[in-house]
Amino acid sequence: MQQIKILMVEVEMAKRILILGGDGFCGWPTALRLSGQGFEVAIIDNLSRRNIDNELCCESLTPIQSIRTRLQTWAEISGKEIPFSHLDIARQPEQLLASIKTWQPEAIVHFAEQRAAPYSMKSAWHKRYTVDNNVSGTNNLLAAIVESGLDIHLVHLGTMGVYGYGRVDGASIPEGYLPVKIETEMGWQETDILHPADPGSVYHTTKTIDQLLFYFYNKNDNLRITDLHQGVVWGTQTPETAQHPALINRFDYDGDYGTVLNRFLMQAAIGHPLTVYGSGGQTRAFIHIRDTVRCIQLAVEHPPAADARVEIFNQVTETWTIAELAEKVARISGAEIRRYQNPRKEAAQNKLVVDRDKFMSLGLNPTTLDQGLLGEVVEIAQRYKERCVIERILPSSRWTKAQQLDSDGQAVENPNHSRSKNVAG
Ligand code: NAD
Ligand code: USQ
Repeated sequence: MQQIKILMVEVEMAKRILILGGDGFCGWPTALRLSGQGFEVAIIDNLSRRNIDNELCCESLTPIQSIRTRLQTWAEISGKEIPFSHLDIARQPEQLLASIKTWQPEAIVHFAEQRAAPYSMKSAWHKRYTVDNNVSGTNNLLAAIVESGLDIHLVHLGTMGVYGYGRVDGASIPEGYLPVKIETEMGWQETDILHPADPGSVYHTTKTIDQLLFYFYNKNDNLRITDLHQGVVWGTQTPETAQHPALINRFDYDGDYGTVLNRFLMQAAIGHPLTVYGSGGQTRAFIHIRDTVRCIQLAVEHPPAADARVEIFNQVTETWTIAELAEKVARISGAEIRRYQNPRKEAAQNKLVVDRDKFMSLGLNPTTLDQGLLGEVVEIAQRYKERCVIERILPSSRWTKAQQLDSDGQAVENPNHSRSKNVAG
């Protein structure tokens, strides 16, 4: 009797999950985490990120294996198969629908977008590609879920950048919805609105359009949707990807795809000055890749009710200025900090306070920058530093035409020597 009960619990737990973009930096460790936790996982990816590596002449610092080798290795280690479909969700909507009908997932986790702000600003072609890929992909997915007639919980990876990093000093950014008071004929009425969007790149703009698509399909078709407004992810390995060298996660360090903290850690490992853009007063929200995968599991396990509005979580664990991050990395590594002309059009400094109670209340125990993990990432970077293409470290995308003409990516100041000098933000 006891055995049957246990078996039933296991059957109940084996939720089917479809992961779109499951070959990427966040998608791959998420697929392994969920598979390892007893979910039945399938991956869809068009491998566009690997093609972009070729375009930019810069591969992941870590030697990632082909998707086939990755999946074979995971099957050998865990005994769990993860089916894979090579499919473009922005251009193959019928095949996407067919995959959904075949796999019948209870949840879909959607990572499958072009995610680099600098890449999205590189040229008119890159702007068009990012909008076409991200907006069509999301709309194709929503339309396919409706068409399938299945009750599927969609979990999407959004970004903190939809809010614009704290427009009102002293106001904490709420989780998606802003309570407002509107003056009416009957007096002041209270309501919630989606937090006003304030994107800082074409990439971030696509995420604000995603938000509106979610709002509409939820209102019109009662789709169950969770949108995770994630901060900048750092780190490389999770317990699952660390189990075998062939499972290693990707590590981007180039001026387009490398995110700031991983770039600094890698720069420290190879003896390159830390590339602080502008004043370094920009505050951003951060999360370690281990917490990314935990948060996604929590989101999958806590779907919104059938008639609930879009659920929005702020998926961040801490906030830092870029200068503070550089100083932390310099302290553990002895690296030199240098300021470069900012290739972006962004505020030279900002305060950023973020509500993040929802994941905490679901039991997230956040990993922080001070827990030895910085050293772990430097070690990974040390191990693979021979693979680094030095010429790809400095930024090559500019936000405006004036910056393209103006800037040659050169350092403007070394703050280790003259901290007081004022540089353009
Ligand atoms: P990534 O580029 O490493 O992974 C994205 C994956 O999606 C890639 O494997 C790519 O080949 C695939 N893909 C892209 N377009 C596709 C399409 N049309 N059809 C099928 N597959 C497609 O990016 P990531 O860092 O893993 O980010 C995943 C998601 O998380 C993105 O939506 C991003 O906006 C969001 N996010 C990332 C970060 C971060 O710091 N990395 C922070 C906040 C939010
Ligand atoms: N920066 C530097 N030096 C560098 C690289 C970046 O000073 O070498 C600065 C940038 O100017 C910016 C900040 O660091 O002010 C963050 O840049 P980033 O490249 O780490 O992050 P961003 O472009 O915002 O994009 C990343 C992910 C994106 C995700 C976003 C979350 O690539 O997918 O949506 O982080 S957030 O920033 O919270 O919007």
